[in-house]
Amino acid sequence: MAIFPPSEKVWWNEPVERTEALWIGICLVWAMILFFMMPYWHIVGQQNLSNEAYKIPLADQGAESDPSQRFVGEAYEAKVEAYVAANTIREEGDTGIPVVKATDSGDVYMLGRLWDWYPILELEKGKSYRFHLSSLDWLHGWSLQPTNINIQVHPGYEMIFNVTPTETGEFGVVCNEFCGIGHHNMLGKIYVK
Ligand SMILES: [Cu+2]
Repeated sequence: MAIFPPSEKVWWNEPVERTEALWIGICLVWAMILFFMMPYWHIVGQQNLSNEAYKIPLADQGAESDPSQRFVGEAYEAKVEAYVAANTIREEGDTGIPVVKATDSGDVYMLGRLWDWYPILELEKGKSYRFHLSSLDWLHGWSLQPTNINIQVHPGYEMIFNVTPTETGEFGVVCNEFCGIGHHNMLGKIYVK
């Protein structure tokens, strides 16, 4: 910490001290390693999957009449509800959460909201799906367990990624972005048959 002003007022013309230059060098190399790890894990590690994000137009968010009352999830919620209404095969739990069987079109829909992932999906092993995700309120994190797949889910954006299940079983979805008092209960489920 400097208590007094530097004796040389034009301090930025002073030569860089050796240890300082060394630390700058170490930081630069480390930053470069981290930078190239991102594409590396995408290609070699098959992580950091490619996803697409589409902004849901403001008109579709119900913002036209009164922007202050805009409900960002409206259009997406309608799409998910239509999908649920057409493809529900059974209901689960005390609250009757719909279990939706993926259609042959390959498009599957899920939404995040305070505090659940809706609906429960049933997929088939070996089939390819275009998975659509959005949030009705705040930022949520879609984390598929026990695989290492994580997607940030933003309100007002529709996230889409391709998925081909390679194993049958029951998979859990947890929220990995802290979203309030019910965050730890924000769970979802996907069956693969
Ligand atoms: Cu959440």
